[in-house]
Amino acid sequence: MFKRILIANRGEIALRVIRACRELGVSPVCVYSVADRDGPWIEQADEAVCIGPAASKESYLRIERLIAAAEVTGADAIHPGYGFLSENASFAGVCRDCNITFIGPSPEAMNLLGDKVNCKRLARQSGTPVFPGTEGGIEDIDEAAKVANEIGYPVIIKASAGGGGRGMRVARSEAELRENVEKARQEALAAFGNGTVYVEKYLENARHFEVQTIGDNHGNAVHLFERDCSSQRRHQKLVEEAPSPGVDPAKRMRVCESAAELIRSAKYCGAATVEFLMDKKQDFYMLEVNTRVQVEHPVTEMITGVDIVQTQIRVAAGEPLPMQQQDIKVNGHAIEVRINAEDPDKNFMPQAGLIETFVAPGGPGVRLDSHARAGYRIPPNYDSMIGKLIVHGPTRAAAIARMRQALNEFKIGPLPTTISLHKRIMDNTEFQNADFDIHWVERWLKSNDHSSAAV
Ligand code: MV4
Repeated sequence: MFKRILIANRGEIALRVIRACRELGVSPVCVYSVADRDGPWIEQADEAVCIGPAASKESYLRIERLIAAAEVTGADAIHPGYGFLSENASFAGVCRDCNITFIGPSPEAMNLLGDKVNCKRLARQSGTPVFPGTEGGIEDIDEAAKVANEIGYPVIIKASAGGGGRGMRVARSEAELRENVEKARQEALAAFGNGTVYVEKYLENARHFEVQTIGDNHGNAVHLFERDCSSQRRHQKLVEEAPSPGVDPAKRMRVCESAAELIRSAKYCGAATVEFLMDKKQDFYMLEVNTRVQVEHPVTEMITGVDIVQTQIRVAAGEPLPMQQQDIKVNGHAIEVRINAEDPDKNFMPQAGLIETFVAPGGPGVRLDSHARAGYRIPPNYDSMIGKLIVHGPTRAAAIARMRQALNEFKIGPLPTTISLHKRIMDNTEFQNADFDIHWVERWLKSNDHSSAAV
């Protein structure tokens, strides 16, 4: 096991990694920017190093400063958390060159799965279902038009190096396709330094289904079942839950096993999420693979009892996976809501400033992953998530009831947060009936706007 882990992140995920370190008897070290000098998570570390000014580009994204901080504090591993450098293959490579273990996949595995054209090719080979479309990147527009005519419109043009919704364009006719491929290529080149784009069938009213997997350095990989993350706005998830409601058990097993097989075939070590869209017939199509721990990992921890962050650290240290597939069972239902310092009534405008009131919810099956407290000043420089509230119950209905009460107990002020929005979502009949898709939150927010405008 490692002696010391440097955490190349901030906020709730830094605290989450510190907790895992303590349980493993590993010494956690934090880095922080000037804006995070008073970050409450830093108190929990054994040492902390300031790595630069507030701007991420001058602190949390500076590879040489992170490596220097690891060297001066004697850290033998780096946990990147999510965001920042967590999916940066050059960072993983520099760590390796400096004899510091990057807690995550090798740069080779990251590049293989991070490039969506490569990832789709590997998925086809390992039996993971993908959308029909061009085999690889588009070489020739006439070839792409031929493929689109075969699969039928609408189609979607995606950047191979993109992700999380960046660099996508829908085309509903051949004219739109011809017009958009060149635009998409130029955008992708400017944004990612890679102009490779591909075309696949566009699915209109899908649900978002993602399989948690984890692999070790001994050729093993397991899945920890899936999460539904359909409730999102502008590609920012609001609510996540596990298991995905109403999915046929046999279909679930098949898609989860195919995700584990994909990770195994990539010789992948670490946690990975295989994203899918699910149509009304419960057919699945892979979208992309995330090669980091995700914000919403706690819902999977709650239903499986597996500590994902601890397992990431164990496999990075060379231990074999501590469990086999048949040991992993689903227990009950878990829901997570993201508590953002944003005003849902003002177009989700971020709210920086002092938290004066912070009363945390509690009781059976309630978990709060947050770095915030009364007296904490939210800096304006980073994302606005100040915590995640996760509940676990025997059934989905029990989990919703638990979440409703936990949200009532939770008091944060004077800043507006997404707590009020989440109360309304928990009370929504469509949400309660799991009658949703990836567009329903945005549709519902829009329809609420109209009714308030009419009053
Ligand atoms: C799609 C799609 C429909 N059809 N691909 C958005 C994020 C990126 N991971 C892929 N995305 C989508 N890809 C096909 N072939 C619709 C989306 C999409 C979406 C996916 C998951 C969660 C929310 C979404 C919101 C809008 C669009």
